[in-house]
Amino acid sequence: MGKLVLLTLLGAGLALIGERLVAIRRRTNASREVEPVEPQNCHLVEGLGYGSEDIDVLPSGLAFISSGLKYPGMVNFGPDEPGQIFLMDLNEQNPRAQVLNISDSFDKASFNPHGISTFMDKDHTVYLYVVNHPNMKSTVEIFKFEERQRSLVHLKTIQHKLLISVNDIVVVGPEQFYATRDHYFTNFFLTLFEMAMELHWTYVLFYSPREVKVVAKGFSSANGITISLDKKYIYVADILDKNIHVLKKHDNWDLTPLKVMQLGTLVDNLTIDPDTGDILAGCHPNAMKLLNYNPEDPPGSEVLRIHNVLSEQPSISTEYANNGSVLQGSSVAVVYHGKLLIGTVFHKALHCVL
Ligand SMILES: [Ca+2]
Ligand SMILES: [Ca+2]
Repeated sequence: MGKLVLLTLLGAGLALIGERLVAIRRRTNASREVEPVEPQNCHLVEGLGYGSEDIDVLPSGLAFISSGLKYPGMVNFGPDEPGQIFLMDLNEQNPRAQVLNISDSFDKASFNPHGISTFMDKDHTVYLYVVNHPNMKSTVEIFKFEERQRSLVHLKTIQHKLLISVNDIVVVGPEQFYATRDHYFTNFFLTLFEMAMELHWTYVLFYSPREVKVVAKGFSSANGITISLDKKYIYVADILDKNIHVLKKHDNWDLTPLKVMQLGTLVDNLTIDPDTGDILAGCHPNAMKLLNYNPEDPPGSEVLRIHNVLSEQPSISTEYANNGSVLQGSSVAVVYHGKLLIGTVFHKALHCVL
């Protein structure tokens, strides 16, 4: 009898594991191949070979790029290279990426930049907020941008018990921002369990020096976050659920869910086209290839544009798609007056004239 119970339990356990493995393959689009969509006039950006996970563009066309992310389970081509912030002027014909100097008081050796967001003060001073993972922890670093010197002056490190596994931020006021948490567990193997069991335990946080609170929850893995042009709505990508959530922002910074757009691809960072308000989404067409990196069969890239986001029927078009032969692991895309710049988690960056 005891043996029978044991065998039954073993069989049930194996069946569950098998079922979960199938579910992981489905969730990561493990059998998907991309159809190419490649604009004519594109070239790889020189000097950006260790990733360009997130990009944020100022109204003037200056683009900040976070580079050198080290993230558990993700390949890295420059394991000994500390993270850096690059600048590109998208007004130039062939914009170059220029590394920004960082003030000496900041610990550059452990700099591990992830999501970024710019903020311009009333006096036009530009601040760059950077999600940082020094020693795999999560902090938010505030830098002041010195345009003439092409440098960043470190002002402050923000830490908080709710700022865990932070992926991206969007700054909405001086020292006020929304941040996404991409995993509930911090242990790598438990994060795999979290993914396999399809737990929806991650959230969006509002941070200010006076108040820190969870303002939206129930995400499988909240990733990219940005704000609409009119500043009334917050857009959040849930990478494992392959969708974008539209949330209404209230005066007390609370968020209420408005709708969810399913995209069928693993959505990473989000940006806004300053001319149209469309969302540009950097996506992973096949995340299994990203997690299980093979240079012979690399992960591809995909950039989607969501038109008329707030209308009843938003439409979706593909701005760029490649099977990894040119660009691997796209995580973000920005547009600036007819230019498209695509960044990746660990690979190169691509600049296109549309
Ligand atoms: Ca961002
Ligand atoms: Ca991200």
